[in-house]
Amino acid sequence: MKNRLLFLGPPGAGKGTQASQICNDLDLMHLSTGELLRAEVEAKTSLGQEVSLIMNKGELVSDDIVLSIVQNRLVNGEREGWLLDGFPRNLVQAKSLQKLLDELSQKIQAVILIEISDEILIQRLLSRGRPDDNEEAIRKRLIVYKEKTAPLIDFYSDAGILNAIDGEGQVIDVALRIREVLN
Ligand code: B4P
Repeated sequence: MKNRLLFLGPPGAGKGTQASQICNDLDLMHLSTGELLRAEVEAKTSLGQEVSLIMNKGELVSDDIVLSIVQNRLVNGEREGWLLDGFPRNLVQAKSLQKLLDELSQKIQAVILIEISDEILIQRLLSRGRPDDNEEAIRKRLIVYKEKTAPLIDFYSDAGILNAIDGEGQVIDVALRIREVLN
């Protein structure tokens, strides 16, 4: 079973939903940059105060902040396997991750691209209702995804590790599609 994984996809594709379940089942370290940033906001740390406005506008937090969060956990992680959820979000982050993984002699074994239509993801996010799930922020997050994150599809496809799966339908059906790729 592949156990060094990266989840890619637009906001609301279900990356977090699927990642939590897989990390439980396979005992992987779940590294969600969105969750880690939200924890900082909740704890009202100075970093949290700095990023909350950016997140609520649907924009990306600075690469330096996100990279230091990820680096810390990958270097000190106790588990063999990990799942990167929502990171990298642009080519600068992807290249920095590549460099870090080379230094750690670790390799991404599979990138899972969760595909979903704009219509369905907007419905899902509006019914979730997080502070960054208002229409304006969602629209912005979609634009940011298409401009900055979608180029990673070619990046990982060229590396021969990209697997696209259909993210629509029941949570369990999407989970089964992902498991097929990991076997
Ligand atoms: P993230 O936390 O990564 O959140 P997301 O992309 O909005 O959601 P995800 O795809 O995980 O969807 P989920 O499973 O929750 O990012 C939030 C913000 O953090 C970014 O906008 C940015 O500001 C910042 N950030 C994060 N990483 C960054 C980075 N690397 N660099 C810079 N900034 C960064 O699912 C969504 C909803 O759909 C849920 O309510 C869920 O219950 C529902 N759902 C899931 N699967 C479903 C299904 N099959 N059917 C019906 N509903 C489903």
